[in-house]
Amino acid sequence: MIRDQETMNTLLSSVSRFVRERLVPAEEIVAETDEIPEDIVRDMKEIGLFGLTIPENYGGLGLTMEEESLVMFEMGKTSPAFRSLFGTTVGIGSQGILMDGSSEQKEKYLPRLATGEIIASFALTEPEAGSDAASLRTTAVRDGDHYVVNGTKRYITNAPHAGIFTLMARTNPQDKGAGGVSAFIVEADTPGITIGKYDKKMGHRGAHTADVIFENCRVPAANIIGGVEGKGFKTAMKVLEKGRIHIAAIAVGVAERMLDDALKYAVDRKQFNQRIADFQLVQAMLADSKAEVYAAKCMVIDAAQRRDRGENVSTEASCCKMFATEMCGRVADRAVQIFGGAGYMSEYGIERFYRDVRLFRIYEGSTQIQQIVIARNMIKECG
Ligand code: COS
Repeated sequence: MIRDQETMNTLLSSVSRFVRERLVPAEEIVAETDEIPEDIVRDMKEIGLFGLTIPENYGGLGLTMEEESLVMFEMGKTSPAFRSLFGTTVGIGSQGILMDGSSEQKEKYLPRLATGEIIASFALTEPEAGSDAASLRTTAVRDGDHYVVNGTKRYITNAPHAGIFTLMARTNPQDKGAGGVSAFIVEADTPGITIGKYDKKMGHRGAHTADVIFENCRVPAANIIGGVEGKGFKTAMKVLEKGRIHIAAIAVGVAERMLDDALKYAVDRKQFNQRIADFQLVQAMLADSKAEVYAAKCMVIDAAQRRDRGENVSTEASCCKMFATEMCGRVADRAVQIFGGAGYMSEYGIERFYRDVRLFRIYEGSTQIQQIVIARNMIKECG
């Protein structure tokens, strides 16, 4: 749903200009230094990127899913590391508070998230619990008006910069599955939290992940999301479901960028006395990529519109995440192929995108998890 087309057009053109003029020229320096320059972070805050999905009454832009997807198509046209910095706040880090938090929790945290004053991270994955999220081992034991948290969270995006974590921990040790899990808002400066070193990754330089270790960390009982124990897994699933459309939209944007770069190169580059774009084998790669980007884009818009209408989009969100991220991987591969030897060299940037987009098929639910969700839903509907 687009609430006001004119306002949306203004937002999209300002994001698009920001991407073109500020982010694209900084891609190389971010990859080299593994840091996003401070002035860019400041500008991201100024144009409201941290508050895209936070409701207007808490200081954000309150974008609908369709509007958010359109913005992500634009944001995708540069290194995905930029999106990562505000993406956890806009998405999985804050959505649990928005969806299931109390009005006190919303009032306390959302306005500071919307301005980018604090960053939110989502702490679900553990050394032994990734795809099987319900098997998590971090414990939260009630002690008076606090919970005492112990455990290790792994590969947590933005952990080194987070102001708060949406933490999933087991409050009922008797229930080893989803029902024993609760979600908490944990302030990052709470005693008992240690952030590990930056993980060394294949790509996404400039976006940082790390372990978060909780040792007898006392979290106020008032910070349990939803007010009661045992709801945390469902909160996490709802958050991830929305996140799947968001990631699919980013994958579409990055695929468009890579295809655009590959097309320009194919038109520019000459071999056998003609543009390589005139060779039918190159044209096939361009055409297949165009059609697949178009298909993924249509899927994302459809799923987003359905979600905005209040429909259950569990299946559609997983279809989008699976198709768009796999498509993005294929487009990356073809783009490197069209660039040929230059595609393997770091100065052209396409090899960086090739490495960056590999993550899309893994995080926020791997392709195999999406397949499970889709098939389970189909079987359930069939009775
Ligand atoms: N919305 C609301 N509730 C949901 C839900 C959703 N999208 N998905 C599941 N639930 C509910 C179920 O209805 C069930 O509730 P009841 O017990 O009341 O019936 C509960 O959550 C447990 O669901 P389920 O039995 O399907 O849990 P499983 O342990 O079988 O796990 C998968 C299901 C595999 C789909 C889940 O663990 C998953 O998504 N894993 C991937 C996690 C992930 O994305 N990790 C990436 C790192 S985090 S960035």
